Amino acid sequence: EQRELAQGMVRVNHLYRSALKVAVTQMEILDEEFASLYDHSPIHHIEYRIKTLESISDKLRRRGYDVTIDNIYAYIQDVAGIRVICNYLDDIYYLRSLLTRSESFKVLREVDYIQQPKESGYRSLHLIIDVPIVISEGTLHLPVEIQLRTIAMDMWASLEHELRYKSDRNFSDSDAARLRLCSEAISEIDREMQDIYQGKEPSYHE
Ligand code: 0O2
Repeated sequence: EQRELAQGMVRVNHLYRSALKVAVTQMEILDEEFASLYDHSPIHHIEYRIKTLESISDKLRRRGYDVTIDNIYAYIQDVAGIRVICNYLDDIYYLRSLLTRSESFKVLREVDYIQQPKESGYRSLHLIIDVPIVISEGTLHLPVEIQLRTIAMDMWASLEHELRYKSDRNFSDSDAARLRLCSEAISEIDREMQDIYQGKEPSYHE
């Protein structure tokens, strides 16, 4: 059974890696096109990864499913994940609008943790898109998760993850509350930086 899983994973990795390549390339094309038209790159940089078997297995078990190749295809939508770090807030929604209008990449799911941040303070726009890949048997459709966020949101997310899970000291309720405040401050900074970029007057808060 373990051998069957290992063999199946070789194919899973290959197929999702292909979907990842297609999606990353498409995002780069949109970025380059926008840059040549408007002299501004919406994307600061892109990161991507294939989820490890260990992380996939944890997620399946957490949701009450057996760890099988069929269940990976059926229930895990973030085997292939892209993180698109944008310069400004509007860049995120610009890319979102292109993706939602695209005929090639259907948006299967959208969760807007910018409008509605998570309890932790986490902010990003999550999209699951359907990516067609052409292989020898024909066209296959696979889900790819795209996390769109600003540089500031990315800074918060990576330090929060580090503090919460990686540091040796224990993570207190007070730490969590302070991080939520940092997230709010960052959100204001994102709005202000965008206003500066767009030449808008400062908006004063009460
Ligand atoms: P990795 O290594 O990035 O794959 P799930 O919570 O995973 O069972 P779902 O719907 O996929 O189900 O969750 P969600 O919250 O929509 O998206 C999960 C991913 O968002 C996480 O990936 C993180 O990358 C990011 N994320 C969500 N909440 C937080 C948070 O509070 N802090 C930080 N730093 N990141 C967050 P994974 O699965 O953790 O791992």
